[in-house]
Amino acid sequence: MRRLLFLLVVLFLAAWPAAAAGVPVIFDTDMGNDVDDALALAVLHALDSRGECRLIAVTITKDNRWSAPYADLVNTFYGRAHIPVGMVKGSGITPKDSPMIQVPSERKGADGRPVYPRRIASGAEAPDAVALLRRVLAAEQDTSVVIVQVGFSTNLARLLDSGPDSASPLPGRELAARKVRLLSIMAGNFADGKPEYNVQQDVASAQKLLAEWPTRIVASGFEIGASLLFPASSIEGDFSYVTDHPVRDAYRNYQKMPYDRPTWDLTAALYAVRPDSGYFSLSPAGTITADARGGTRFSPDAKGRHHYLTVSEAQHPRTLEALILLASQPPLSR
Ligand SMILES: [Ca+2]
Repeated sequence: MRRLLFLLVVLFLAAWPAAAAGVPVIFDTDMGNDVDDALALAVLHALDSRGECRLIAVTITKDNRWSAPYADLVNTFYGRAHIPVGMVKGSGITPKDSPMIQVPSERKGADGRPVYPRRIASGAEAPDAVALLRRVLAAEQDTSVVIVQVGFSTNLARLLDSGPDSASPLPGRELAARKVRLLSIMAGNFADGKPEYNVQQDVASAQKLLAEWPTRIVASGFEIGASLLFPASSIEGDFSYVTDHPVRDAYRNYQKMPYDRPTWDLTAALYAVRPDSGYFSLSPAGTITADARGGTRFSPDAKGRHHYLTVSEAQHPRTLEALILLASQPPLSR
């Protein structure tokens, strides 16, 4: 009995550091195309500060030079400048400049120094996203990593096709199968199946991901975020704990204030880290497919690996409150 107790204590202590550090999360984003990506990154930093997750990498699918610098300056603002940022290389998808990421990245104070310090000057400096994904996946425990994909499927489709490298002898598909616990995506539309932006912009990669990704996928469809609006009043009030806030700055530069914005990407981030908190419900198991126009279809199948989120009227207030509180939670160091 005493030996058993000793063994249990040893096992507990061995498991404790990983549990205390929270679930390892990769955030894959088209940062710059809509402001919900910036709010979703803030949510993940708050959950990291609470010890519920550990943000291990940010990878970008918007082929624009300011996307990686902006993600990097947000990470720095939250006291996590060490988080590596990887960049999609040569995809040519949504290359257009966007004030929401460019203005905060270029903003300088009266002393001529950047208001938001960062390490990466331009996306060209950031490492290739697929190489980074392989490196961070290889370093984590088996079936531990949660990936939050809130942009296009370009990086993850390329990961599936990647070959062995210095990070891992495994091909990409096997590496994902071994390391990833869950893929939480903002993609598709399960209310009316209409083409959805994240699928539309890179249909071939979305089709590949849905057909070949080896783990569970839970999709937050267009209708979920559209039913939960992030209020402009929170942006103006709850982020005032600091004079210059990179997420509020992005929000103000995305559209003319005041405006409320759907919480699409925030919902995928929240579900990824708190899947069992009752913020959402899950569809039955099934298979999601995408057509050539970017429309999505769900076919129930008890053996399917895919689900989509639903949110009831009763769940709405609590879920939105959680998103607002987490997105506006100050960094630990402030
Ligand atoms: Ca997005």
